[in-house]
Amino acid sequence: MNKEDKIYVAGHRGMVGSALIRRLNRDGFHNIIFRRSAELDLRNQKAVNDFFLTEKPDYVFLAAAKVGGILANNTYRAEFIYDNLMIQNNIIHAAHVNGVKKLMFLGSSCIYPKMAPQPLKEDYLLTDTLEPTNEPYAIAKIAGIKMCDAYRHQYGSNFISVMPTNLYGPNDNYDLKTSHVLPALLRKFHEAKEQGLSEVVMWGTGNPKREFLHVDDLADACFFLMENYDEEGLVNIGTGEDVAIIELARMIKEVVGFEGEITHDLTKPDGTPRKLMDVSKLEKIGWKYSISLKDGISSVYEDVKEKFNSKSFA
Ligand code: GFB
Repeated sequence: MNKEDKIYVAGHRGMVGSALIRRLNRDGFHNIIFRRSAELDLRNQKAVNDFFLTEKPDYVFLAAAKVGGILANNTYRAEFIYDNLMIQNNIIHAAHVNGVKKLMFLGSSCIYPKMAPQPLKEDYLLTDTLEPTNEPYAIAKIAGIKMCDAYRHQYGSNFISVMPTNLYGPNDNYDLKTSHVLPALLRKFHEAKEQGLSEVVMWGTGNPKREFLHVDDLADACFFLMENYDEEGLVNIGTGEDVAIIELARMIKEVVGFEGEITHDLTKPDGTPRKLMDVSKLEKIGWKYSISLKDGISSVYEDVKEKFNSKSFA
């Protein structure tokens, strides 16, 4: 990418999109374009076509998606498949029609089979059945990977796919019904401490293991791959290290300084037992994460305290 190139970041208000913009700005890329969803409904094919025809971006980061935690995925199953398919179909096709030089499609580690061997290698894709709670989302993301590869194969488009592990960082979602585990627990421990409660209720058994990557590391990896990777197939982005959810809860409890008990709501799903990324492909290309989970949680908690000032997380 050159500094003058026009770069479209789809999903710029989300946690990933906003981190991508921070990363691009840091290296002096200022010709960045974006639209709020109120201005451009990415599910609307005509609107997306008109936008690409008018703006003619050189590069596209496709970070716009309907996302959420385990309960949101399982509840809004229709929206998770419909919105995501429409958004990615419209953008990927318009990028092809309008001669975009390169596009990066962002997926998720839930594209891998529920019981795949660990760590998850890129070639485990489509080798077995998916985790049921997020199957609609995963099917949409798998379609996006295959679409990028199909356009590369048929038209020679330089469209690449990256699969981030579970992410956290600034601009996360703190709504307890739709958020992911890390922001949810940060909020729960913080509010319990502020209100002098004796317990925090976490979902499930706490036994599942997850890998967490700070979104600033993710954005750095995406920037690196945009510059250095031009192949078909996907690339995992993660740390290559995971923790049990109960360990994560204890870490957050300590960072927040909550002194009560942790209890479990076993009516809530555990989801996939483990989703540890094999990051050897990414490391061979030349990138490794730098923000440790402990440091990441501490810095996000500083943000949270300042932003919400113990009043409203909404
Ligand atoms: O982060 P999370 O919602 O997503 O849940 P997934 C991870 C684990 O944390 C599950 C447990 O075992 C949850 O039961 N957990 C414990 C909690 N307490 C809480 C809580 O208060 N809130 C939440 N949300 N979880 C999603 C997928 O899966 O992650 C998506 O559904 C996507 O498709 C995304 O891949 C990254 O890692 O289970």
